[in-house]
Amino acid sequence: MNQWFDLDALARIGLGERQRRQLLAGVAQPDARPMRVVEVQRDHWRLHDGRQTHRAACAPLLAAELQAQHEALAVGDWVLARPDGDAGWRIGWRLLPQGQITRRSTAGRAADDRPGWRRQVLVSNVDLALLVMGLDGDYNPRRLERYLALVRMAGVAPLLLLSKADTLAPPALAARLDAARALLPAGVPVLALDLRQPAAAAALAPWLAPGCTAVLLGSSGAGKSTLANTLLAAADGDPASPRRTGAVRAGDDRGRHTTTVRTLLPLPGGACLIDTPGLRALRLDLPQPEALAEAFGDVAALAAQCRFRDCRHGDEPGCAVRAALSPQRLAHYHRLLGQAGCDAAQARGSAAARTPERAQREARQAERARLQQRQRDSRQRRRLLARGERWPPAGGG
Ligand SMILES: Nc1nc2c(ncn2[C@@H]2O[C@H](COP(=O)(O)OP(=O)(O)O)[C@@H](O)[C@H]2O)c(=O)[nH]1
Ligand SMILES: [Mg+2]
Repeated sequence: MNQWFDLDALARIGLGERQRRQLLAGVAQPDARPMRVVEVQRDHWRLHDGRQTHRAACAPLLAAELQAQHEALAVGDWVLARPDGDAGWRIGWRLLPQGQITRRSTAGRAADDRPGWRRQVLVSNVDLALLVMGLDGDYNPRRLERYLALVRMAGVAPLLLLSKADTLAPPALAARLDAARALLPAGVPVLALDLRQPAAAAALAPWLAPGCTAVLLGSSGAGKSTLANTLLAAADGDPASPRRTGAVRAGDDRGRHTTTVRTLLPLPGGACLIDTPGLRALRLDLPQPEALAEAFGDVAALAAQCRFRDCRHGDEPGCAVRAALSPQRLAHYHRLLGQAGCDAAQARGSAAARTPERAQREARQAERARLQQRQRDSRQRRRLLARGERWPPAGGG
């Protein structure tokens, strides 16, 4: 048995059967320890081993590999890390992610920094997305459509959470719920809750089973961190360190930013929750236009009834889509389709731009990085053994 493995402890931070099999099959190095990325900072990562967190850096070889694939380490990723002296731990390998939510962005740690092509990995290995929208003026159907497309393209199940239900009278609340249900694809649950109350945790319990990883998505001020607090407090009744939430400014219903980074929180009930800062401008990453059909299932279904097979749902006569959809939803669909066309063209262009010379240069850089890493490892090992300490060292920061 590998002394670095504690599968039960890893299960508490969301290790699923698939990752378990990958780990048991693929880990050759005895000193490489499986951990989960729980926080991404500008210059380092925080990893959880099921018992405690550690500060870590990324090995240059892995960084180069990920960059070449337009990928990046994200909160929720499963990695293998080794002790790296005073620096903490060094991430050398990442397990293939599933349920990875990505967007296009000009901010944050982008997986690819070519102009106009910034794919940003938001979170990895997520099962459920809690789309939080405030009933205090934050609710916006077009934004909801983008969020739905975002998570359904990642193969992640959405749940719409209308927060601040306490701010509306029952008839107005019922009307909002009906409007939201009309927009949601079949099978997507919707709940309207006061996220500050313990009842919110009870209402969500059926979706937050042990082993599930859920991500909170929504604008700043929608109530994401409030819900995180409620869920943390619900099971043990005594949240050790309540997370801060920001008061909403009167007038514009917008919150102060108190969640600045994405953080994975193991919940006492056994699920994991990823709190995120609000996504200011959510631009989808649409390298495959077909992916959009997932989020606009009604368009795909109605298109079969259009008079023309190749109907673009513009001004063609006998268009069933135009007849059924609201002009706003149809316009939004066309806008996203246009973006998808651009993204797909760019994805093709960037694949072509990866010439053999460039690939060779990248491979040489990666090899150099690997050698440097090996030299650093062996210096560290000599230092520790000379001091009579054991290798690999126990624990971490
Ligand atoms: N009345 C009411 N206030 C809420 C609710 N959820 C969140 N808030 C308040 O909204 C503000 C912003 O919440 P916060 O959790 O920081 O939003 P975040 O930016 O999405 O993390 C705080 O003052 C919360 O107390 C709710 O369900 N009802
Ligand atoms: Mg927050």
